[in-house]
Amino acid sequence: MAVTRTFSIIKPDATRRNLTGAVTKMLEEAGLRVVASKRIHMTKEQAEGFYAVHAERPFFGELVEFMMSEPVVVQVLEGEDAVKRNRDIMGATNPAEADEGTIRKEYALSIGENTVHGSDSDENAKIEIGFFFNEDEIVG
Ligand code: DAT
Ligand code: MG
Repeated sequence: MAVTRTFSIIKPDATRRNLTGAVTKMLEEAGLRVVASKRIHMTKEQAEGFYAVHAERPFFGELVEFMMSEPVVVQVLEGEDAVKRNRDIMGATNPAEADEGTIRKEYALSIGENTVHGSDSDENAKIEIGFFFNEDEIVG
């Protein structure tokens, strides 16, 4: 299996509860390396642009407001099969359905306030990384 990259966001419900370190520890223990990281307060334009694929969903407005509500930590993660590895440690979107030992099972508050974002494919990982990082900010 190849070493690849994925994109992660530690969401406002987690930064608000001072869980940046706790979440990052779970990512690292799952075999992912943080090769870029920055704390930002998303603008409306960033939140709407990032989640444009969900623009027609009924929860879109709520999702955008939530992502702008507090700072987030955007990260590039590297590891063997990074996209799947990250999705596995994140757990299901709805924390009520997340497996034991996953980040969302441990920390998510609801389907909306679910602690972490992770890319769902290598192709989307590239796009999402490019949305927030320049190549020279990523130090592998
Ligand atoms: P994931 O974040 O697991 O990739 P997704 O891409 O389907 O899930 O949705 C993106 C985010 O939108 C998700 O993390 C939280 C929010 N969301 C999804 N479904 C929702 C729903 N039914 N109600 C409220 N928010 C929802
Ligand atoms: Mg998704």
